[in-house]
Amino acid sequence: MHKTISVREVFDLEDGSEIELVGWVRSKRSHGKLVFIDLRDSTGVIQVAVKYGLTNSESFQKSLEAKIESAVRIRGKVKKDPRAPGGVEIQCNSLEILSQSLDDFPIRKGVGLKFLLDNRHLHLRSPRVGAIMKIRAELIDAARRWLKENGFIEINCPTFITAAVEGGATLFKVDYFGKTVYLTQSVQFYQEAAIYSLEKVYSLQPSFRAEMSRTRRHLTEFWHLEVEVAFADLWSIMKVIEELLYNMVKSVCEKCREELKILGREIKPELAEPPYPKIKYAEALEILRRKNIELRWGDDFGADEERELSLEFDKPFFVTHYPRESKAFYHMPDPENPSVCLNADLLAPGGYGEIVGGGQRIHDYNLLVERIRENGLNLEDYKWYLDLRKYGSVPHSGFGMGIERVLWWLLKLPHIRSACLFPRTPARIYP
Ligand code: NSS
Repeated sequence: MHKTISVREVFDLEDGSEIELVGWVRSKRSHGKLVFIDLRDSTGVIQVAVKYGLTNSESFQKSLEAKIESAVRIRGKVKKDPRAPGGVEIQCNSLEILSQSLDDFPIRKGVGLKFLLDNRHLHLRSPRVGAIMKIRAELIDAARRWLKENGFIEINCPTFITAAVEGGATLFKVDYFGKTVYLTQSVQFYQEAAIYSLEKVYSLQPSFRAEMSRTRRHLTEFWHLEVEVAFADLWSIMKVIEELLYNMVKSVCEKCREELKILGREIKPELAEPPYPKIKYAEALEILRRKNIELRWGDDFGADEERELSLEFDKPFFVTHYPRESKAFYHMPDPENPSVCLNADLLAPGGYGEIVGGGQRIHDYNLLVERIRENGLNLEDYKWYLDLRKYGSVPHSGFGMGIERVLWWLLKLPHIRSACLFPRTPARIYP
């Protein structure tokens, strides 16, 4: 079987063109001797008019029998008609049911959120979910294009790991032939090894976090775009983050107009145009204090604090120079004030919060040993990571961007779940 034309292409055909189209019955309305079918494929939805008399009687009968989400083949003529959605309909000459639905399709208007999530494998067929997935694909494509054009090499790192990157509390344990290993939280350490060969690298792969957080922005499995650069300090890595995100957003604006329309979302590239405001952790505390949120020096920002903070901005903004005790051991202490580190989180405006975390890494062997000890970690676990500081160690920086977090913000999705094909959260591992 070979599909020759898509729904999207039909809209561009001349009036009267004869076509054969395959797809699925999205919805149906019957008015006596006239049946309207909304035919869906991966590119859109088009109205098909099945008129008794114009269509052979067998096909007309089939149009009455075809259940929602049945696969059908339609032959007919393109007719420009301002009353049809999109100004075009197909006047059906013949209709064939390729695969009749065995039951009534369970996804209907008004079913609850839990039902939709339990039936995600079927809900994926909705044009809204399709639009989100296409925008997701474009975001990723744009990121890859920009990184490649700017000399970054894509690398693929392991998923099984033996020691924490982002703290032991969020590690998923796996039994590895009797030995306990973990699912990766971040491929940062492998990237740090790779820059001594490739200098500018990136990876796009899943990361796992055993966080019981039931917030609108936490997944237990998410797609992590991570970048690492040799000979780069905090300020140069912030530039990479700005340019990368801007190009991703610009590309979505240019290439996903239809999808944004389906989602009722209007966005412009200026939303993410650099430069982004940069504030230090101390200033962020001050802003929160003015909003009557008292945090002690060293407290990390939770979802609530980040929301409040990000309501003060209308563009992504960096929060830098966190207290060293609030961040992972590998962050470079600021030589001018070693109580803070040269890190940068990028927060999305409007209440969304962190979408990127990164900064400059410690490249000095002794300082790294000191920080591993300070954090009560086992030096033996980080032996190979320490080795990297023994041979030609150079200042280097990097970051991780959560793809679902970016989508959640950009599309103003109600929950980060909607950014995933099959979301994984503490409460959801099926389907
Ligand atoms: O923990 S991060 O802030 N940083 C790291 O993992 C670094 N080791 C990355 C690096 O420098 N190579 O996570 C980075 C981003 C964060 O800003 C979010 O966008 C996303 O990863 N992230 C998540 N997304 C969804 N759900 C959860 N639970 C989650 N955790 C982090």
